[in-house]
Amino acid sequence: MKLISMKICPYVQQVRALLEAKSVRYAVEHIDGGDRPQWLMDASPDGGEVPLLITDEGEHLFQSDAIVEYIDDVVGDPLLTGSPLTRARDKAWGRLASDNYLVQCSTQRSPNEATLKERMEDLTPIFQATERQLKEEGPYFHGSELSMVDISWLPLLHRTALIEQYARYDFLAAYPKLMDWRHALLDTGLQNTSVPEDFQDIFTGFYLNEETYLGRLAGSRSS
Ligand SMILES: N[C@@H](CCC(=O)N[C@@H](CS)C(=O)NCC(=O)O)C(=O)O
Repeated sequence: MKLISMKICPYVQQVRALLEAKSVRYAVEHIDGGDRPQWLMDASPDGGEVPLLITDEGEHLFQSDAIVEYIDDVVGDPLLTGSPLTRARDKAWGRLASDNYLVQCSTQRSPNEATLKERMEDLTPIFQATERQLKEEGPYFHGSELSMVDISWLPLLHRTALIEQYARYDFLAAYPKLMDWRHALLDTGLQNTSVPEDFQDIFTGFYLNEETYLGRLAGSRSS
């Protein structure tokens, strides 16, 4: 399989986290978002968005949620398991994260504290709902077994950990169960294997620079 990617795209990371969790061999091709090749524009009807999966048979598949379901179906033991209702609910809990990846991105890019707080208000209801849903004993969404919900939340939780590490600002400060869940997911190492080697440099350059509130916080913490 081959995954067409952009280096700090959370949707790509969701797909790569699943591929890594299932120990699938795959290739990655990073494209320049400002100069998308015409073949990608043709293959991914949403304006050449990534990720795009090219299967071993040469078929194209777009939309990360569809891609992860496909991979889960065709490779190894499924992570989306249980009754139709359980699987549907798991997709819904996963979508709660992926539907909010870009909300998190724009929150991280906030130019000042007031804008950050305003944008955080869009994330607060999903954090509150997930905090209520998580099991006390953890460590993962369903308890001891890693599931597709964990994979979908990994990019979002990974990014909160990086922001906390550099800016000492924790999006999850009010949510102890989400913090424990993040800790358990980071213990898997999937956050590192699902991104390119220069991920942290590009991520911090884009989100934690002089133009962002979090970037200035990070600067003041390191000086
Ligand atoms: N709903 C899509 C969203 C994918 C998406 O937004 N990808 C971004 C990169 S993270 C993209 O390619 N955006 C188009 C652009 O930057 O012009 C999915 O789940 O795959």
